[in-house]
This record gives sequence, C-alpha cells and structure tokens, in this order.
Amino acid sequence: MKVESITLHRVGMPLVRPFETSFGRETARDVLLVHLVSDTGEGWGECVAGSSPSYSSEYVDGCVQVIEHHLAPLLFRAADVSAGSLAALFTPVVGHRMAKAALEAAVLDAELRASGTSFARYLGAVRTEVDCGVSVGISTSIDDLLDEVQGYVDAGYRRIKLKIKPGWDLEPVRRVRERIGPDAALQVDANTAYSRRDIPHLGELDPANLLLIEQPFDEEDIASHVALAAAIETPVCLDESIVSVGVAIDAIERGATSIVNIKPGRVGGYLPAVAIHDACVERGIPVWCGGMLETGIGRAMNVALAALPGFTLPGDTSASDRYYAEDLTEPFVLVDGRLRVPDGPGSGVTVRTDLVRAWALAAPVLVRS
Ligand code: SMG
Ligand code: MG
Repeated sequence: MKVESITLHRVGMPLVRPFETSFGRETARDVLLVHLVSDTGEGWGECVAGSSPSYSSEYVDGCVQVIEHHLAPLLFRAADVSAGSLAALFTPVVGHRMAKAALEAAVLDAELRASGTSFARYLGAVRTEVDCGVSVGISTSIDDLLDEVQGYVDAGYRRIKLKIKPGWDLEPVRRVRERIGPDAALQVDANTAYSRRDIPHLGELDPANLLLIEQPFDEEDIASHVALAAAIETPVCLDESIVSVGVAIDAIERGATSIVNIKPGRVGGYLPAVAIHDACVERGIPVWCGGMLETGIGRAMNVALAALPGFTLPGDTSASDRYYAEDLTEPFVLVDGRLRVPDGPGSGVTVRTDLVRAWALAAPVLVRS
C-alpha cells in the first residue's frame, strides 16, 4: 500500500476505578490512537505508552514526536508499505518500540481489512475464544481488595493477578489466597519495585502457591532474576525486561524467566510478538498476553494474539468494563471467563469516531507526505 496520511488522536478515557501499581495511580487513560489512510483503505492502531515515562521510558508526548518527525516520514517515502516490511523500514530509528507498534497495528489493520483477513487468521490463531485473567491494583485496605477480587471472581475471571510492592505483598496475597481457595489461579506483579536483597522476602510468597511472580526487579537486571528463580519455588515471569526476541531468548537460556508475558506494544508490534511466541514455544516456555489498559482497538488485536497455540495461560485480556464504562469500539464482554476472538477483517471492531472526538485531549495531529 501507499500511505497517504496519518492522524494522531489523543483521547482521555475515564477509568471506572483508579488503577494503582508500584509506580503510580491512574484515574484516566491518556491514550494515543493512530488513524492511517492509504490508497487501499484505512486502519487504526493504539499506542500503549502512558502519559509519563514511569512503566517504560516511552510516553505519549514522546511517541507523538517520534511518529510525526521520524517514523511517519519513513512510511511516506516508501513506495510500497506492508506490515512485514516495517522492521526493515524503521531500522533508522533506534528503540521507540511502542511508537513503532502503534504504526504497525494501523498498517496491519489497513492491510488486513483490504484483503478481508482477520488479525486472528493472519497471526495464526488456533482458538475462537480466550481464557481471561484480571489485574487488580494496589488497594486502600485489604478489605477493599478482597471485595474487588470477589467481584472479579463472581464475574468469572479465570485468573487473578495482584499488584504488589514493598509493604503490600505477603499479607494481601495470603488473605486473597484464603478468600479464593487453594486451587484458584493467582499470580503477582511487582513492576520492578524490589531489589536483589529482597530475595529471601520474596521466597516467603512460596506458600501462597502462585502461578508466577512478574518482574520484581529492574528491567535491565536479568542477573537478579536468575538468582531469584534459583532461590524460590514460585516461577519467575518477565514483563518489562522482554523488549525483543533476542532478550527473550537470553533471559530464558540464562534461567531468568520460565514463563513470558508478551505485550505487543512493548516489543515493537504484533509481528515481533509472534516471533517471541515462536521462540518460547520452541523452548517449552508458556506465554500469556499482557495488557496496557487497552481500549477496544488494542484489546481486539491482543485477543487475536492470545489465541495462538503457545498462549496457554490466561492473559490480562479483561473485558472492556474492567476499565471503561464505554469503550471506543463495541465492548468486549466476558462469557464464562472468556472473550470471543474477533473474526471480521482487520481488528474486526469498528472505532466509534464520535467518542474519539468527544473525549479528545488535544486537536488531532495530521501528518502527510
Ligand atoms: O490491561 O489489564 C490491563 C493492565 C494489566 O497490570 C497490567 N499491566 O505491568 O503488566 C503490567 C501492567 C502495566 C500497566 S500500567 C500502565
Ligand atoms: Mg507486568
């Protein structure tokens, strides 16, 4: 395809309840959307970067800059753009994977809509619905946490993930385990809040019989994760550290991670995500699909990815109403703890441009060749 224009929309999505992690508290999702128009049609992509560089070094203002001034010009200059050609096309820009992933999603959506193919079919999905988990933020009290968890259990979620940080770990985990019973799937996510000297403390989570502990240490500190994995029974799962297939293979071969969280936005797109999936399957490493509070646009694509064969654990692919009273597309609804994989062309969902306009945080930025 020949890319004709890219419009960047910045939308403020009110959250149904605040979401708190070890690095901060969000009450709204400041989301960047990419609308791409080409000679064969149009496509939408969603950027997972946050409004500040706290989960990752990338953030929304930076993504707008790098897309407008560095990545979009590469797309306009190319005579023929396809999703498969983007890795090579984008090599002049180092890093900025979340910005690249947002463009890749829009290119893929346009390309697949034009050919009448769904994301699921294109990526290699083997399921028509996926098991869903839910990520539960740090709460104001253990009683409030137990109420929130009970609500998700009642809604049918097949796995609970608790956000933890120093001072909010052993006791909340013990109480939730007591509440949901010994067989319910439970895991924790520290978002890099601990350091190597906390290894004995994290070992005290072992009696909770968790599915995994996600990213306790700094994203660049693979060695401490190797030490942790050797010291505790709970499987260690990397999230922030896994930015490429090369890092994934390195972390697996060094014993830092025995399960991998795959987030397309963090690794530069759906094609790199599939490459990591394939590398994990080859090495017998289970994967699951992470979440970044996506609107229906990113959620549709994540659900398609989560239908690949190596995604054997429930992902953070919750229903729309986990975060949003109204979604930017038709809502994703949990049925028996699962979401249906969209099967229409492209992402298979329709963007509600009235809401994109109504919730705009800034004037759209139109970039053209
Ligand atoms: O989409 O349900 C979701 C979010 C799941 O916990 C979640 N994501 O580290 O895995 C993670 C966090 C990062 C999001 S904070 C912006
Ligand atoms: Mg995580």
